[in-house]
Amino acid sequence: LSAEERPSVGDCLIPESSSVQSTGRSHVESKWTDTKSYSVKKKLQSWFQLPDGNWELGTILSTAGAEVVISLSGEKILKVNSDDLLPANPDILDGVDDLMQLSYLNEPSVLYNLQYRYNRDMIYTKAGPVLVAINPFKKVPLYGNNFIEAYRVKTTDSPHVYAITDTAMREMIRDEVNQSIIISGESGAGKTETAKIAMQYLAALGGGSGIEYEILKTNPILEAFGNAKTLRNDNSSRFGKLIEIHFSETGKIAGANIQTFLLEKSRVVQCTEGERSYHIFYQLCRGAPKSLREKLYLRNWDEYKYLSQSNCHAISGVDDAEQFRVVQEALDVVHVSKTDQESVFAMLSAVLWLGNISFTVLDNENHVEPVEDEGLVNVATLIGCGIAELKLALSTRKMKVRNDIIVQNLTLSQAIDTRDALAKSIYSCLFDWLVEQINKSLAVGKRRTGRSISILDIYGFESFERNSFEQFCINYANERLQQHFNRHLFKLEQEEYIQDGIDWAKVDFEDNQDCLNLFEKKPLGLLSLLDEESTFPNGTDMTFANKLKQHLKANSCFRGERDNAFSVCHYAGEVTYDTTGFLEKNRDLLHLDSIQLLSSCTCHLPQIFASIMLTQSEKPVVGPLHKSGGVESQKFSVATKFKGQLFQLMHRLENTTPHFIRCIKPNNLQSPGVYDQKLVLQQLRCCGVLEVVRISRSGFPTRMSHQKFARRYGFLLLDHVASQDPLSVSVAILHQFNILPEMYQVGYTKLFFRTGQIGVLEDTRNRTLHGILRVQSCFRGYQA
Ligand code: AD9
Ligand code: MG
Repeated sequence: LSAEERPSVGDCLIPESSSVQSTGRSHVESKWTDTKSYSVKKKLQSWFQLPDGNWELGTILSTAGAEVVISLSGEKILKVNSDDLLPANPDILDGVDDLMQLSYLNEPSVLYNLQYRYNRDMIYTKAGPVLVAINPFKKVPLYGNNFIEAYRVKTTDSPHVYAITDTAMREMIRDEVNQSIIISGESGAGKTETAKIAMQYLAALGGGSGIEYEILKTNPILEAFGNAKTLRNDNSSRFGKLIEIHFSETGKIAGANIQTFLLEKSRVVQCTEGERSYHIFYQLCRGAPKSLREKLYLRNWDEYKYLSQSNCHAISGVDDAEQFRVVQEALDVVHVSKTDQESVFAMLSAVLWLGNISFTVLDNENHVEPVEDEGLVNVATLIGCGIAELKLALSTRKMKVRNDIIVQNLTLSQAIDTRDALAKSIYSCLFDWLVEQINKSLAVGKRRTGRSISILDIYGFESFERNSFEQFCINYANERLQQHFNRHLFKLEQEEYIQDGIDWAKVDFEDNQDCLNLFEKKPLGLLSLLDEESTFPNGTDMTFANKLKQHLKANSCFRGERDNAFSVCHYAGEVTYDTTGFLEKNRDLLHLDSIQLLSSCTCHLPQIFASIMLTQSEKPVVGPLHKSGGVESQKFSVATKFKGQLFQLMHRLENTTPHFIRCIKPNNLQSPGVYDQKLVLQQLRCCGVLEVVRISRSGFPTRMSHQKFARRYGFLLLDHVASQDPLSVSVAILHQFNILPEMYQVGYTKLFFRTGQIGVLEDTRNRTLHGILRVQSCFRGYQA
């Protein structure tokens, strides 16, 4: 806390009683006493942190040196150290719609302001250029045609997704520059809903050709196939998404393109107690008409191992059967033919039946063979292959030894892994195939269009008790996005300073380049070392962890941990990763036997999948992953592929004007009306809202025109000022109040202040006004 941010308490009165027990710096030992023994002469509000970490607003009663006596709610009085207090904003700033308007930008003030608004269903607040959206977990009356119209014609300017989207639209047309709306936040914070709200606005403004209807219909499809119920969110997206909406020169939607990132495949074969697999499975089981059920050998969800293992099959308030019809209708709209739709459902059924395939042990080396039951037969029929070939693909592996191919029998666990790998690849290929079909349908014709607006709905920063490969990739992506964010804000600030003739050298910003280097440096970065270890036949998660500790120990963003763990200092905090499973997940191998099986199928979808897999595996990006061992699919590592996608994404975003939306989850219960301060604070830190505040703080966040400043504070001047022009009056005020030269800068049109400076002036202004009012009322009393 810098000196200027501490409350100016020097002029408060000393208490009449000294019965308060001192607490020193420790909150825990705080003793509360009765308020009545104090005479409150002057009120100054301050934030005090309670032992539970929450902040409470208190009134300063007195100070003596560093010791402050403060009164909190419930008639509690406490003696604390002034270092434990943070200044609060004057009441007039309660619930301001831009956090930048706060005189004090400290954490409790930001938290309080957001809560104040949230309690009044004002879920949107600006933090300078960023829109903060707090999930209401209920219907709020903020959407629909009337609101869209109000934002379009600008009869309202309160913060809203519509307002951000409208700005993007206008800037696209005015500047002829592509725009992007970047939405982040943790699971359940409202990213996907926010993206849909933005899409609605674009569809309303840029609609007309009918293509907007198709674009909106991609949502139920992608949610059915890519979303699932998790412990955090009943409709959690398990993939990242960028949708690029193209506009004609006249501002009408001409087409769109969707790119997806890193679908969580493991969910298809395994999910935690209380979670579900992808929605589409339950929708299919519950919603398919009788004829389709018979054709695809469909059963109830509870007869499938993949669906019944997590003891969760329904979502309150959701009708899966009805959703199935919605998805089918949406598939019609994006021109997926009925035949193709049936193939898609057949593949889903095949995946479900794969999970039911079991194995019998053949010998005492634990070698196995699939049981030839209904499951095996159904899979073979659905994907269009022979039962014998399927059995072979699930229980043997071809190995190349010198120049001979030998056939090795699989053990039970190897066979189960092979079966699950096949199910996962069929599903993820199905997902990719669907996205491709959607893109064909939304494609912008041959004629190049004007400009585009991209909406990015990507997983936010994650930090759990146990963090694995998924968090590693997600947090790496967020680190990249954060850099994009910082640089953009830096640029914006810079532009405003330069425009007003401010000395730019006095503003510095921090960058997260060091952390990105830790990930990306070659050959000694996290990603390179992971890939290297993944290619070693004898590499294990443990050898990988040791290698990291050996090579990266000097890096300031890295810390080796016990066993096979390591920590990374991310911009949003330190995260400890457990390397267990890293190599396996990074390799993500599908055996060539499985690919060959798919390519020999008579049904057309598996064939398409196999060709996708083969072409993917042949692309010479960084060289093949597997050089030795068995005859395996030579794909590129998951991390390398993800990094490539991310670079491509950043490249695309860099050529756009970004607009940032940070979604916040106010509680972990998915309930309306509950605002958990600590949870919100942790997210504000993670999603960089406090970072914006911090960046701004390192500059001169408070700006006021010369005129406004002179008007507002001019009456406080004690001495006569020769010239009455606003600039001279302003400078005289600054001198009178001893505002230090490093705390402000005078621009051509505005005065720029460091954080907190205006607060001091405001306090004096309020006190003076109060004094004037009191004198007036005394005078009136006297007259009466
Ligand atoms: V995840 O990272 O994909 O798990 P998201 O996408 O951030 O997550 P989502 O948009 O799915 O969260 O929102 C979660 C739930 O919050 C929704 O299903 C709604 O029930 C609720 N929500 C979110 N935003 C709004 C809103 N603006 N109005 C009403 C909302 N409800
Ligand atoms: Mg989502």
